[in-house]
Amino acid sequence: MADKKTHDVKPHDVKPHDVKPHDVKPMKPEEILNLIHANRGTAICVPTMTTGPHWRTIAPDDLSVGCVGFMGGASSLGLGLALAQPDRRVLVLDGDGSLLMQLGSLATVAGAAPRNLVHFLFKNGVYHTSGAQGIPGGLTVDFVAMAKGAGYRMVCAIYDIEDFKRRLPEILKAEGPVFVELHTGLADQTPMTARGGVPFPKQVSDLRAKLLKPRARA
Ligand SMILES: Cc1ncc(C[n+]2csc(CCOP(=O)(O)OP(=O)(O)O)c2C)c(N)n1
Ligand SMILES: [Mg+2]
Repeated sequence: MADKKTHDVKPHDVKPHDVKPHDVKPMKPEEILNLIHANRGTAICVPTMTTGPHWRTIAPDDLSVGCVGFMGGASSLGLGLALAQPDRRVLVLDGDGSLLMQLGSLATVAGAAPRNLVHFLFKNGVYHTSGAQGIPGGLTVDFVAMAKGAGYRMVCAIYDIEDFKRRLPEILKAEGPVFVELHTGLADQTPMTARGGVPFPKQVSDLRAKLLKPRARA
């Protein structure tokens, strides 16, 4: 007979990991990106969707590879890089609609258990890049619970930019895979309003060339 206890667990029995504080405005994605950039050291970064345009302006021509064409693929690309470069941190800057489209990637990342991977999720509740349509479940989707269930080593949700600033150094040093759900408003630019940037194949070959050079730096 199946374990009845397991089947009786209701969603409201799940303990909240980080309780949302009242009266906190969503964080500005640009401020989050500035802080990540200032603290990343020599980490490789994989921005996607609306994290891309601002990242391009603050971190041009460095160890970054942006992806838009393959929705939901940022963490898989990050995983490959993390496994190939175990002595370097890899930071994935993901979108909530994208992650929903490839939820299985959470289990893939957790199963591979890269100690050097940090997966930041920019949770804005919409597909901002394609016109701000609501994602299934809107802001109620609990990605922290899903990442924890998949087996990420450390998970948390952050609502406030001062809290993010305080916790970022510890997050960047923690043993991965780490998952951080960031509660954000909408970015000023999207890949549709700020077109351009280096084509993906060239970004990949540039990154490869930099990583193969001894002592490549961000
Ligand atoms: C398989 C697939 N379906 C639809 C699209 C169209 N599309 C491009 S970006 C995007 C929205 C991305 O939303 P999200 O990941 O939440 O990032 P945000 O734009 O909110 O930062 C969509 C639906 C696509 N690129 N690929
Ligand atoms: Mg979104």
